[in-house]
Amino acid sequence: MEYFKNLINGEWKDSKSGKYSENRNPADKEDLIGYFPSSTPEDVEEAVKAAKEAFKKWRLIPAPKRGDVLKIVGDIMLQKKDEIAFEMTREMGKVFAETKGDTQEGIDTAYYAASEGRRLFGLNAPSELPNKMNLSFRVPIGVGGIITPWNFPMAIPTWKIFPALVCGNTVVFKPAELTPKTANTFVKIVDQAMREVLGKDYIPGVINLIHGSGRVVGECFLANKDIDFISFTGSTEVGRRINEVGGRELKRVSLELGGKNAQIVMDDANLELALDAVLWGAFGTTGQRCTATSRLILHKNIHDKFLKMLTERVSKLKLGYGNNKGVDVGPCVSESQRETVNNYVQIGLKEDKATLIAGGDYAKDGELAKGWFYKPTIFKDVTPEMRIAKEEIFGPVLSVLKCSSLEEGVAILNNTVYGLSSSIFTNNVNDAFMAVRDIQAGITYINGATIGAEAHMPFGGVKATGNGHREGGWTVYDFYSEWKAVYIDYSGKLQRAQIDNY
Ligand code: UN1
Repeated sequence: MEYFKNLINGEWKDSKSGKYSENRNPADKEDLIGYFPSSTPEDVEEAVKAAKEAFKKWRLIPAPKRGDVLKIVGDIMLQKKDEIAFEMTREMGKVFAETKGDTQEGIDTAYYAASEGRRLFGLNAPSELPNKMNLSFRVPIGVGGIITPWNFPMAIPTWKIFPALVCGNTVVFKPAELTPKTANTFVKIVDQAMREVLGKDYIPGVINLIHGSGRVVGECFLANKDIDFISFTGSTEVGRRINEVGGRELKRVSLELGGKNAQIVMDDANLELALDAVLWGAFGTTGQRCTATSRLILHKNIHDKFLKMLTERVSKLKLGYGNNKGVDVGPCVSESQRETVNNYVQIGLKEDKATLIAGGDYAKDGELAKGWFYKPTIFKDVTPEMRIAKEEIFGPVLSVLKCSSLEEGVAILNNTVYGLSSSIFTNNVNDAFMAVRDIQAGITYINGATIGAEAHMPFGGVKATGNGHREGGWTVYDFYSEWKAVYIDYSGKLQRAQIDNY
């Protein structure tokens, strides 16, 4: 059985703790994948030191050349796409088509970031004085602490690390404890591309990998004065802590947190499309996406008909190990995640008194007994004040609510502390545009599921979903760089702005 290591300063090293944690297949608990280091504060300190040292050189590598590294990263990922996806399914459970999609999102992000090495546009403005020029351009910030979740083990690290690197920063990367193997593969690829592109000028420590817990490694990022920025995707609770401490220490912080995304279906909608969308949005990735559809808001005129269609299709979803052919839904990522799901189902039944129309139990038949499977679950008669309508469950549970107009549907959709993704199915163009205007969310789909954001578009949410930053596309480059303003005076005199001109 393989014992994996951290990458610090270009070297694969054991943790000083000498301790490891197991990584197992959530579809088959007998399948042990490997042991990953439980790192210590000393490991983090060493990695941050290396990143700080590497920053001195990496920031001087021309941005197009930094982009060349990411181009090679994308090429290697493309070449290894199936292998990466297979192993990702094995460690986190979502089906092979989805782990291929996750990898593809990483490849797209690599090529986008590579091309950004030749843009990273600055802005110029005229000077208020004669014979003087004003420029502004982006400069790197320094060392970043990157903390990522287990549900997109490849895509989310790439969203953060590629723009950070192409801007000239260096990073210490702490992946989720449940998906360390994909992180290991990812960092190996980045390091390989660095060595290929930079050759004898290879700089150790541009990317460092530290496995371990949030309590140890994440807290060390917060405490370390040499970590200049932190990018985090995960729970709102942890996000608040990072924002509080980061705020006090004046660290730059980007947060992508929870969601309670809804899909509205109006009575003029194409119901077949809306059905495919909700099945994909609610039960794809076993409901474990930040963008997952966890509320379905049905117009009263189609409510009963749509639910009949939905329950019929849900009963046909095939559960199983995501690397097997024909499987639609994989397991929950872990035993404790499955317990969280089951606790919410009990809340739905007892506390909220909603009506269960599908699932509502562990799936334990035959081979399924080996893993953390849960039946795709649907509650109807859900009202906005119920906990299953308000709280993020992160599992295969869908709460169905009823509305009698567009205004009411949008009001229900907005009745949440979160604001990540949203969707409306309608063939009425006026309703569609009104929904775009009035829905409070970072992402709105018209006639599309709440999941499936594209890598080159701004990704993120409003309200308790984040702190105003976005990932993906051009917007993310504002987080990973500082603006520098430069004034060049070629008048041969000392000109004094605000004094000499008006
Ligand atoms: C997430 O769930 O944290 O938009 C990310 C989507 C994917 C990314 C999801 N492209 O569903």
